[in-house]
Formats: sequence, structure tokens, C-alpha cells
Amino acid sequence: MVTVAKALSRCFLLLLLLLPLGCNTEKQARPFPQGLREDPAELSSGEAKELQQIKWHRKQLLEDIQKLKDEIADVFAQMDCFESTEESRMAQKEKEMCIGRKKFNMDPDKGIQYLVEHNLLTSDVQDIARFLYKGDGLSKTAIGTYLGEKDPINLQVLQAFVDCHEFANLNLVQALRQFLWSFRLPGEAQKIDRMMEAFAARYCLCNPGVFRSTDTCYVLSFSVIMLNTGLHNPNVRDRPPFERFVSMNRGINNGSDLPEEQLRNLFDSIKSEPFSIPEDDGGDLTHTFFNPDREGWLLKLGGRVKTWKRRWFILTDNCLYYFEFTTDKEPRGIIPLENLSVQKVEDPKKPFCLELYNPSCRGQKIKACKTDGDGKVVEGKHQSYRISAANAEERDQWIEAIRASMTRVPFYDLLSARKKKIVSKQ
Ligand code: 4IP
Repeated sequence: MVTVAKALSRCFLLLLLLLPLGCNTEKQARPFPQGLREDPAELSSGEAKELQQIKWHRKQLLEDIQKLKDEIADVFAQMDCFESTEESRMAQKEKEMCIGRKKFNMDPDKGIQYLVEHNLLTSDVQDIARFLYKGDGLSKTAIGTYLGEKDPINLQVLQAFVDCHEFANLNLVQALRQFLWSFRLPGEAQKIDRMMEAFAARYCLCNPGVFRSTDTCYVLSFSVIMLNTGLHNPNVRDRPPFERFVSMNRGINNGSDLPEEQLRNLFDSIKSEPFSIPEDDGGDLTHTFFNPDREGWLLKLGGRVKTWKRRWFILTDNCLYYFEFTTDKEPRGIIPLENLSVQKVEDPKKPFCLELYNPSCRGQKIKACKTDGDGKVVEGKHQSYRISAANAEERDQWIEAIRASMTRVPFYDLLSARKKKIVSKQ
């Protein structure tokens, strides 16, 4: 660009020089200076000399102008070339950014690594947090997954991400709406705990004096989330009245009650408008099954009618799902593993069996759901689930994976621990 500017300014200077001479720089002949006779034979020797000099200057200037024209043409050609290189460089960066986002949505850690390696993001936690907060083209589920990781870097990014939110002068419901829309809360209790803890701390920092402690804010946030389910989930028949919401939150403000008016505002806000939860996984269960703890073919014995059916099982989020085909989007049945146990069992008909049962109430129906012959979702009828694997090794691996899934601390334990902590402060 400097060269272009130089060339243009030189050209401009030359034109300024030429103008007084009346030179039009084109092929037209320059008219004679005023007072000079047109016939060279009539010129005095002084005039002839002056004419020679003028002609010589003119020639020089025309040559200079031509050189400058060439130079300018050259520079413009370079500029064109530079622009198209710049364009293709930008296109390349855009392409890499797109790949980075896709990678992030498939595997958040790998996505961030890719973006850093391609200089599209620095490894600074603030930079990563801003990138996630902006969230362009990112799956909110993937953002939630990344923020939920326990790695020290992810924890710092979580903190920086929460700090990107401005909650000043918002009531708790408004702040929760903003927060819960910025990513999708992961299913694991410990992760939810860390995220809500960070949320509560940020809310209290932005709104000093609203709650006596962050624990109060934390517990009330969950009451509000549960209230949202109670008021808006179509499967809940018994809609909680305001009085129940008040009694749920007795003594949570370090032993004292929160002002009823404050609770009324939150209650009314949720009642009139439920939380919007990001559903960027297409609304089907594909994403849930994207990264399962374990999956594979197993034989399952029917509940009442004892037929063995080959089903594709997926273990994820502390649930066992079974499908007729691996490509099915909707499962035939779902078995929540909470409160269940698993053990090896001998079966007279099938080898390598395992059994899922409820150790505290054997003989009672296990809470589960399935689709019946008409495609309706109904309650399961199993007192235990008997499942046969292809060999002993697979059976043992399934038992191990199911046990690992069951031992995860359920979220409500964490919440009740937090409530106890508040009560013990009284
Ligand atoms: C069915 O037998 C299948 O085994 C069902 O399994 C089973 O439901 C039924 O149990 C059993 O009656 P038929 O196909 O021979 O009728 P799937 O749903 O995998 O096809 P479960 O509850 O095991 O899914 P009951 O309890 O509905 O009878």
C-alpha cells in the first residue's frame, strides 16, 4: 500500500509540474508557448534553444509519466493479487473456524485444541470463555459438557464463563433464564453442582444483600428449577401451589425465611413463563446416545410373556435403553438404574446372564417404561430384568459398566447436603 501511495503522489506531482506547461500527457501535440512563432525558420537562436529544451523536457516528462503508469499498473496488479490472497486466506480461516466448531460440537476438548493450534483462539481461559459465551455455531450441549469437566483449565473457563454474565439488578428467575439459556446443563450431578455453585456465587456478587449466603441462592435456584418442572411438565398432574413453594423454602436464608413477596415474584414469573432450555440436539435422543458408557447386542427376557428378544442396549446417564435396531431413534424401553442392583445369574435357557433387580423391594415392579404393541409408552412390567450376553467376558463387562453407572452420586443427595449445611448454620 505504501508503494501505491508513493507512486500516486509522484504521479500527482508530475501532473502538477506538467499543467503549467499545458502538457496534456496524451498523444496530442503541446501548443507552442505564448509569444513563440510556429515556424522554426523564423525563430531566433535563443528561441530555438528554448524550444529544444522544452521539447527535451516534454520527452523526459512523457517518459516519466509512462514509467509511473507502468508502476501504477504494476502496483494495482499486486493489489489485486494481494486482495485475492487475502480473500483466500480469510476463506481458509473461515473454513478452519467451521471445522473447529464442528469438532467442538463432537468433542469439545478436541475442538478447542484444534482452534488453538490454528490460531483461531488463544489458550487463555478468558478467551475460551468469551468464545463459549458468544457461542456462534456451537452446540449448547457441547458447551455444557466442556464447562462441566473437572480439569483445572475447564474449571477456570467455567469461572470466566459465569463471569461473562451480568446479573446485576435481575431477580433470580431472570438471571436463571439467562444462565440456563447460555448452555445446556449436563446430566451429571457433580457437574450440575459445580455450575450452579458458580452461578450462585456470581449472582450474589452482582446483587449483594439479596441473600444471606450463596448457599441460600443455590438452594432457591433449585427450588425454582423444580417449580418450573412442577408447573409446566405435562407429566406432572399435581401442580404445586404457591404455599408449597413457600414451605419448600422455609429457613433457607441462613435459618430465616425469605420475604414472601420475593418468593411470590419468582413463583409468578415461572408460572407465567417456563424456562427455555436449549434443545440444540435436534429434539431426538440421538445426542444422548452419542457417547454412551457402553452399547451392544444383548438378549432380554420379556416381563410377563417370557420370550427372549435380541435388543440393542445403550448404557448412558445412569439409564439402560434398549432398541430393536441400532438405527432406531426412539428406544423400545428405558430402565432407570437408580435404586437397582446388578448381578450374575444362572438361567436354565440362556448362558451368560445378568439380572437387574431392586434389592430393597424384590418381587415388586421395577420403575421403567416401554412402548407397547400400539406404540404407546407404558409402564414396564418387570420384577427383574434378565439379560443374556454373547459370552462371559461381555456379561462381566456389562455388569461392571452398569455398576459404575449406578455408583454415581445422584444430584439430590448434593442438594439435600446443601440444605443440611444451611440448617446447621442456624
Ligand atoms: C414381549 O414378548 C417382548 O419380549 C417384549 O420385549 C416384552 O416387553 C414383553 O413383556 C413381552 O411380552 P412378545 O414380543 O413375544 O409379545 P420388547 O419390548 O423388547 O419387544 P419388555 O417390557 O421386556 O420391553 P411384557 O411384560 O409386556 O409382557
